[in-house]
Amino acid sequence: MTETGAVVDLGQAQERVQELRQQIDYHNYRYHALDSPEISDGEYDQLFQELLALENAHPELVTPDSPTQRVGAGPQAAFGVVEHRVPMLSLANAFSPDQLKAWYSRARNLLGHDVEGFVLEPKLDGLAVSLTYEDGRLVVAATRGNGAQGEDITANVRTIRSVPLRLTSGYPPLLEVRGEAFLTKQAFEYINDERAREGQPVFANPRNSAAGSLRQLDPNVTARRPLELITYSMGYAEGMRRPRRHWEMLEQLREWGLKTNPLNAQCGDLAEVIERCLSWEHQRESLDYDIDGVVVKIDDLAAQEELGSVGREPRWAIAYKFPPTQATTVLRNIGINVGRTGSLNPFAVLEPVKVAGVTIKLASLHNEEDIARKDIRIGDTVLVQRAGEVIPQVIGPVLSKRTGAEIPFKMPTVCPVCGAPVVKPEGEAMVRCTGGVTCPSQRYEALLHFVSRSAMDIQGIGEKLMAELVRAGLVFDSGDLYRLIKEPLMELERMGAKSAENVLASIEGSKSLPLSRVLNALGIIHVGERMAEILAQCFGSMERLLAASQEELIDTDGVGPKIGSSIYEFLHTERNIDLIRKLADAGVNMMEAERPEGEQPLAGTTWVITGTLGRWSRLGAGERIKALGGSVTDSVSKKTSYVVVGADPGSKLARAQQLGIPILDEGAFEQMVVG
Ligand code: 9MJ
Repeated sequence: MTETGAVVDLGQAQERVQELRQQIDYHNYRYHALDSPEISDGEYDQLFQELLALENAHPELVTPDSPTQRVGAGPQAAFGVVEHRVPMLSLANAFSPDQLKAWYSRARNLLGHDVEGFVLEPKLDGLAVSLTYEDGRLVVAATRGNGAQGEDITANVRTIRSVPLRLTSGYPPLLEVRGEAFLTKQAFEYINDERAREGQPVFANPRNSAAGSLRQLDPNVTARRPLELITYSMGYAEGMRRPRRHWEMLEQLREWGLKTNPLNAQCGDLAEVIERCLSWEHQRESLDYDIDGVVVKIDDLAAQEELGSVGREPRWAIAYKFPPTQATTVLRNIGINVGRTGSLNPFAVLEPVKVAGVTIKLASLHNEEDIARKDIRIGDTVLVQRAGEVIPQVIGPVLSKRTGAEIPFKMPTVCPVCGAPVVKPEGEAMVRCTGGVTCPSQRYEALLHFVSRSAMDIQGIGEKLMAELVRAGLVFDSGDLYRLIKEPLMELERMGAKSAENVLASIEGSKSLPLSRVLNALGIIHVGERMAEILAQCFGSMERLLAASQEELIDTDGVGPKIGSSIYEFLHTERNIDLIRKLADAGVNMMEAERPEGEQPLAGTTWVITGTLGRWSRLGAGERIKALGGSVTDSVSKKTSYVVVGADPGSKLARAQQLGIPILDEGAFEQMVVG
């Protein structure tokens, strides 16, 4: 009997088992190698469960290459040794375009002619692994080790879902391929969170954590780590026509079901190589895994063979390395910044240190719990990381540098700016100052939020001018912005008649923005851009929102008790009602335009906007999409219909490319939304 109750004889069971394995292998290939699944996770699980049930009923049908057998073995005593048939090479580094040029001219001199064609591959920062397939079945996986001999990590590598246990078809009888095993940034953070919770030292980077995960004697531990493996070369192949180009070889690997990097690219000449290397340096943040450079390979395999290697480094490839994004330095102190809603945000005051060409003095520390969890103490030597434009982060302490003189951090019990007591609302990680508008820091931050781009978008008032306005007594709350006049404004430092006029024009322009912007600008706790839109759409006017009962707010789709109560409390505090009145009296619009009933050509489509557009603000573009019936979300998924890309796009562009989602530049976007 099977789980489903049907009686099957062994022959039938065997047939079905084979069919299921083929289907599961195929869907694994679609999912991992092609990033293009054809069935849902649920449907996949169903196939998998059916196979498990049949194998349980007929243990004699279990084979080592069955997809159910990824975690078969128990812990080992030690790793065996694997001799590499062909040495596993590492790579020489280039740290500048000049060094790339020097590498190329050496290769050209040795060959006696120019090279046509290069392949660029993101340089994955993980652990190099060799995979051996016999008759299409994974038989051995090994680390690089010293290049000639590595460690046998077969049981661990079998747990990696992007490594096929069986190749699809057309493979040679004996095949050895190489690749890099790594963790995504998200998986790395997850593992570190777990380690911190269990009181274990955190890994400094995804590379260490991938290596640590693979060099586990117990494959059950590896199986719980979401490792990935991307292949990039063939070490040894018996009984097949060797491809002529590296690019062809990568395609061949993919056809056999191995995962290759969709971002690999072909380049014609060295000028193009250099240009791409530099542009990838800016895109590294946008990937969901760490890369520490770009591997440049000569495409022609005959030329590769002719060039050979020096020591363990091939002459036909080089790693163009990005500047490191991490450094260690001393944590001098922990400062506190009080945010617009009163949150006390600790930040690190560092011994200045240069990271990727920029001197860092301050870094983010999240919250009190995070500091305690990572056991970061004042005086510690800490690891800091700077990634692109985001604020540098303190990753954690370097425990080996502890002297015992370090001081654990304690959150103050009163606000360091206004002296009001602080509270820790239940269920929140943040500690908040209770000073409200009497706290100068809260007031200043709230004003900055009010004028910010996603709120009232009052251009020309930045941090400095706002500080001046407050100091000069011209602005106490956001309502005062609408009472500003030219003369006193002109008196301020670095302000002339023209700048004053521009600021006033920008303030005037903000009056006609829709209600959703005003709601966001007010800085109600838990009400951001998206929630403000929900409220504006549902209630249509400030008047209706003010009249809504707490129940009505809570019952609004997407709101709920926590946010609903926060909104209700805000709208029923006298000071806030006065402010809203003051804004309305000044002529600030308090209505949301109705969504047009008419033509909705974008109905049913989901959009993501990333980067800076030239003629549209991101919000403006989003509003246009919504007016035409589309919806706008923050993250790219399989359900995204279009991604609009401006200058300096973030990780969303890479994600969209990976998922094959249509990408529109500003021109193409305009064609779709401007009739
Ligand atoms: C990495 N780490 O991503 C090579 N690598 O090629 C790529 N490493 C390599 N190729 C020859 N993409 C030796 C190492």
